[in-house]
Amino acid sequence: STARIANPEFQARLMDAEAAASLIKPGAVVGMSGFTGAGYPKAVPLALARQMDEAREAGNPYAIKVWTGASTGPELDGALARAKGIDFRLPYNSDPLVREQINSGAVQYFDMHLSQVAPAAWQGFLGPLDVALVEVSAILPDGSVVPSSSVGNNKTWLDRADKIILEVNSWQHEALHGMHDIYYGTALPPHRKPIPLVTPSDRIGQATFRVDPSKVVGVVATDIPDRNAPFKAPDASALAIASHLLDFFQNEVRVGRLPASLLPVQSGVGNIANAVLLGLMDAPFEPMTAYTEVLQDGMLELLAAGKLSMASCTAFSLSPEAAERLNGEMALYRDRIILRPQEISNHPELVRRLGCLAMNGMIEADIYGNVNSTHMMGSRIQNGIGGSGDFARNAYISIFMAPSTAKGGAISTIVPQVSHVDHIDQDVQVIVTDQGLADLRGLSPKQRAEKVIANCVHPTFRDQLADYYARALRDSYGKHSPSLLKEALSWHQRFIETGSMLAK
Ligand code: 0RQ
Repeated sequence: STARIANPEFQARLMDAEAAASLIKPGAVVGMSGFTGAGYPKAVPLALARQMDEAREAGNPYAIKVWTGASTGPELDGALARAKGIDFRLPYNSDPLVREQINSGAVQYFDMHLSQVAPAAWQGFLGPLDVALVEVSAILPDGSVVPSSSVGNNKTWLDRADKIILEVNSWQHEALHGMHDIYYGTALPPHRKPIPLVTPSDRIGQATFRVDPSKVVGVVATDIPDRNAPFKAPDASALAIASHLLDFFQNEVRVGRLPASLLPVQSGVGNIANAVLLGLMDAPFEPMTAYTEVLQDGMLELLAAGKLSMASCTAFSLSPEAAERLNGEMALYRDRIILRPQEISNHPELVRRLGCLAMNGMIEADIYGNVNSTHMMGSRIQNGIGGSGDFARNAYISIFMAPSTAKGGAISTIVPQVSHVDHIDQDVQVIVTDQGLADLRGLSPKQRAEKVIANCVHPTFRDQLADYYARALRDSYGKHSPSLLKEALSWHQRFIETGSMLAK
């Protein structure tokens, strides 16, 4: 339907998805909307993938460079990857086929802190942006543009790109209008000013995007739903992690290091993070607030129950059922959710000032508390650092969590040395596995190692790790962070060679 396109100048650019896709030339740099399976363009990427397939079959293959907010959905990353149509991707991906193409070496991937993407684009470090392809939920009579179910980097793409293509998606709820807070006060140094946000519920910007109509080359009407992956029901391991973490928060409140309603929570992506949020349903902290990147199912439940008074984020990351629920009960949530550009939702200075409690998933941690969030066996990317670095370094308390084993018990997620470092030990204060929690604040490396080995390691690997550490203490070159360099990564090499980290 075209009822959402209420401005004549934009109406005049109405075209079908095929026509809009043909405006994207081989090799183009395209800034697309999309942040977790929310608010990404769908009709034009699908049409573009078809055109790429035809071109390839005719012997003229071509690809484009894709910038987004974060991960997207199968109609964008999946479809373009199937058409072998992406040769460069930033700043975050979780699509399985794109992941495979990155790990096989076919796609170049620039995995960035999500708060830094828009500033880097403005600084010019990323080069020119040819096209902005952005899903929106409406174009108002005065030509202002209502964002969709994610904001991401759209403000920046719309301002920076030479040409703009808009997908106006009538599946998105009309009541999204008014939920966004688009802050235009960002500038480059030396002209930067303090961002006037003091509590997560502050509104400091405007509800719509400014779009220069003279740059708009195409407007496409669509009603394709967002496609988010469903969450798994929390398993025993996730429940154990949630319970250790809730005990920790309760104790922090008891000893006076946290207020009774906690501090603004940030919760990362993945099933464990969602399980922790569900655990907060039965916890005594209220009313909580959230200053976070994505709003998952668990947060929606906390909002519905009144445990969470409001949530600030840049995107929804809801299962199909939760998305239905949100759309069905929008009036209930409308005033309690604010969607912001990701450079604001993840802003390091704001995270530090608000004192966020950062809870993020990890691939592995080492005995000293260095964390790997991104790489399997040091070289295969899983997703990307996402917002975890924006939050971890600046949080009031920075927490990382994972089941103590992966791949059916063949891998210990607590290792002598991480095979890739995303978060250095100084940025990691608490590590939680199903086995227990290690509070590493104020501890030296050796004190940290003892606590991590005692509290977090799965029993199958505990002796093996304790033995490594004892020999490192005895034989290491230095005794500050004892390490046996030849052996520190041998667990990973053993997994690659034998399929298990367990020594025979
Ligand atoms: O792979 O499905 O092929 O078996 O990694 O593992 O257990 O499903 O984990 O969904 O909680 O995600 C770190 C990836 C965890 C996520 C990560 C394998 C495991 C499985 C996934 P299979 P799970 P989760 C900011 C937050 C970075 C971005 C971020 C992530 C797959 O949390 O992407 O934090 N984080 N953004 O088998 C080898 C190990 C492994 C392993 C797990 N040690 N070695 N493989 N796997 N551990 C958002 C904000 O709001 C700011």
